[in-house]
Formats: sequence, C-alpha cells, structure tokens
Amino acid sequence: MVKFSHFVLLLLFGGAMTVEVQRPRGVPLSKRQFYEEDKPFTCLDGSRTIPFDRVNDDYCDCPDGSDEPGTAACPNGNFHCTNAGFRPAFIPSSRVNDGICDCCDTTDEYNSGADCQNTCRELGRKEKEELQKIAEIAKEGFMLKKQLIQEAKQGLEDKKAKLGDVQDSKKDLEAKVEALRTVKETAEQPEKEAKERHLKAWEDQKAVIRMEKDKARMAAVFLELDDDADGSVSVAELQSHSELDPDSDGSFTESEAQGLLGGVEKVDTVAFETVWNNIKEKYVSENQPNADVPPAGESPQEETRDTVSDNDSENYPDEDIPEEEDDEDEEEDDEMDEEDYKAPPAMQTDEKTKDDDEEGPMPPYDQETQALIDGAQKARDEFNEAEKALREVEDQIRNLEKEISFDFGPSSEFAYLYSQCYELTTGEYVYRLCPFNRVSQKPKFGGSETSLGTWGKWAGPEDNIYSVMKYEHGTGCWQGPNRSTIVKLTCGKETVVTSTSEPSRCEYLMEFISPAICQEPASFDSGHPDHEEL
Ligand code: MAN
Repeated sequence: MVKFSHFVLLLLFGGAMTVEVQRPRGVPLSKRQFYEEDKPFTCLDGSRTIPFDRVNDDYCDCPDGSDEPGTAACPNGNFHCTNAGFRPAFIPSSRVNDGICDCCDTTDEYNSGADCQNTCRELGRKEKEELQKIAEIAKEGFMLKKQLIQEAKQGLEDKKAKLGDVQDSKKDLEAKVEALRTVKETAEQPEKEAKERHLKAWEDQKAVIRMEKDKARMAAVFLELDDDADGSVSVAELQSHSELDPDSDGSFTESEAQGLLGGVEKVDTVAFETVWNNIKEKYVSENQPNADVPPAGESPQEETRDTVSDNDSENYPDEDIPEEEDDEDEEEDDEMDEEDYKAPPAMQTDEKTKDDDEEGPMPPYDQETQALIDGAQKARDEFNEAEKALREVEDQIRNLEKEISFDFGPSSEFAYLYSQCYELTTGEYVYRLCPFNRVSQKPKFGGSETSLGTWGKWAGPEDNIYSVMKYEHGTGCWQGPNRSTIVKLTCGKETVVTSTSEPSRCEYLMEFISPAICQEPASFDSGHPDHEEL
C-alpha cells in the first residue's frame, strides 16, 4: 500500500544515533507538520483541503502536487529522499518508481522492482574525505596566511624605514643639483660667448671665401667671354651666350646685351666688375661640363684658399675648405685628384647651395674656446648625472609610497603578490597575472601581447570583498568593450592561476589560488554534514 507507508528507520552513523520520524513518503522533515494523519490535508498552496487518505493515493488533487509527495501522480511534484548517511535531496516526482535509482537510499524506487543499492554511506564517506581534505588545505593555508601577514608587517616597516632614508637622500640630492646647476650655468656663459665669437669669425671668413671665389669666377668668365682677347667684352661677345637673354624670349638682342653691359658697347675688366651681377646668375660656361668657372676645388678655389691662409691664422687651415666634397666622392673613386674634381653641371644653377657647402665644416675651436667647452660639458655631465640620480630617487619614493598605501587586504596578507607574476598556458595563449598591476594574454605561437586590464579594485561581495580582483581598461575589443578580467581567489597552499576563461567576449575570468584568502577553519569534529534528517 502506498498511502500509509511511513519510514521507520534506525541508523547508526558517524557515532551518532538517529531515530525515526514518521511522515508520509516523500515528505521532508521540514514539512512534516503539514501532513497530520488524523486531520484533513490542505494543499501547501492553500488551494483546497482534502481528506488525509487522499495523500499519496496516486491521484493528483493539489495543483502544486503537494498531496502526492511520494508518488509520480503529480507532474510538478517533488519527492524527498532522506539519504541517511549522505545528504537529503529532492527529485522530480516523475522519477519515482521509474526504474532508475535516483536516491542513494533507494527510496524513490520502492515499487518498481529496480534493483537499487543503498550507496549513501559510501557517498557520505567520500564526501567526508573530500571535506577533510579541504579542511586540511584550509588549515595549512591559514597557517601560511599567518606567516604572510607577519612578513607583510615586517615588509611594511622596512619600506617605511627605506622611505625615510630615500627622502633624506632626496634632500641632499636636491641641494647637489642646485649647486651643480649654478656651476653649470657659470661655465656655460663664457662657453656660449666663446662659441659665438668663433662662429662669427667663421661666418666672416666664409664671406671672404665667397667673395674671393666670386672674383675668381668673374675673372674666368671675363676671359671666356672675351673671344677676341682684346681685353674687353663686347655686346656681340655677350650675345653669344643666349642663356643671358633677360626675357628668355628666344632672341637675345643687341640692346638687351647692351643693357646687361650697363648701356655701353663693351666693358673692360674694371667695368665688367660693375655689370658682373647682371651676368653671373645665368651665365653657363662654354666649357661645360668640365670648365665652368669656378667649379668646386678648381684653381680659383686654390687661390681663395691661399687668400684665406694669408688673411687668417692657422685656425682656418687649407684642408678645411674642400674637405667635405672630398668625403662625398671618396667612395666612388679613391684615385680622383683635384684636377678631376668638378661640380656636376646641374649644380651650377644652384650656386647658393653649392657655395654654402663649399666652405667645408667649421674649423675646430681654438684651445681656449675648447677648454671652456670642455669645462662646461663636464659641468653639464655632472649636473645631468645628479639630476638623473634625483629622478631615480623620486621614482623610488613614488613607488614606495604607492606600495605602502596599497590595500593589500585587512592584514596586508596579499602584499606578497605585489611585483609578482603568475602564468597559465592554455591551448592558444599564455595568460599572465601580475597582481595589483596587470593581466595579459599572449598568443602561444607568436604575436603581440594583449592587455586584459590593469589593476582596478577589490570586487568581491560586500561580506567578502577581498575574494575577487577586478582588472579593467585593457586593450579595446573590436566592436566591443575594453578588455577586463575578474580574478576569483580561492584558498590553497600554493599561489597559482588554475584556470582562465572568457565567459563573454573580451571579459575574462581567472581562478587564482592563494593562501592569503584562507579563513581560519571552524574546529573540525566529525567532518560529517551536521544534520542527518530522517
Ligand atoms: C583576441 C583575443 C580573444 C578575444 C578576441 C576578440 O583574439 O583577445 O580573447 O575574444 O580577440 O576579438
């Protein structure tokens, strides 16, 4: 009979004696008071009241299925297995007597003929072992945590002491930097003046060189134009140089040529000087490409050099003038001598640029200027070095202050994670967690690292805020949010990342084990689930 099948159980388990509590089949202990044998039964949803003999009569009367806790009659009913020795459970009442053993105490199959074995004690034993293991880990983890707290305390004191020292050395360095700044500035003023003097002398010298070159070229052009060698350049002679045509209209007329000659028929060398400016820009040598006057390094320059040497001290040695051009061509032809050394025709229209280059590099500084430069440079180096040391000390202070004020948990138990990194390699990526700093992901087979977020905050639930870390503002996700990572901490003896996943795109989840999260274990007695409901 189904109707009044009551449990009558007597179990001895885990040293505790348990006694039977009578109630209809499938009813949990917590609801026993609603099923009183000598009173009508009111459906648990209050919808109707029925005589008690309709409870578990294999006919569904209550819409919530509460009149058939021990049969499969109601589609929405729940069957309660006591599972003595293990853990009570509810199963959908459709599974009652369906031939499959669902409850470890076999009570769901009381009328199906299924050959169920009671496995509750075995399950209970296994669970107990599991719980014991967890408790053991928690215990050891908690011991480690206590150690970590001690170390963090010591570490904090050390850091505070270090901060004091570094702050003192910062003061010393600041004074040093200021003193060296004065030394540097004092040395730089005469250095600047001496360099300016030297530059000015070089500028003046270059102007002289250019002028001499221009003169030499003028003389050579005069000779070239004076075809009949009568000592003057005539209108006709000038006309032979069509490139000089002022309006470049294709006809270089007599009057145009005369205009260039200052309105006269011909000019001698002296008068040529006064009209040279009208000619020199456009003039193209007849002896192109080799004989335009004066290509770099040609004889006029030689003269120039002599002039320079005459005019000046050894400060401006001869070699300085053509040196740069030598350098440029050296690679092409080491054998090239000065005779071969001609400016390419293209450069002739670009007289200015050519001239700028022709004077070569600035001559070396005289001894006195060089000594001032060396002195100032030494002062600069010393100043820079002191400034660098000051910056380093300031960095150190910033880092120490940051570390000292960081929230490393209620007793600084998480401080040991600072400046550490932990990796986990999956099929595709190497994940890296650097606590309180950043999380990243790097493809295993090459490719650049992607930031999955930088330290944001502790983000656990209110009553356990230190159980979750949040890293945010990582690399932007294509058409998505910036990457971010949640790190869930669980208690363990080791410090290790145990898993990573991406529950939604670009939002990562890491499981991280650390002793710092272990709680003081509740005193462990039987290790068995507290209440054994019968
Ligand atoms: C990369 C990785 C993945 C991420 C996609 C999003 O492939 O960072 O984790 O889902 O980008 O485009």
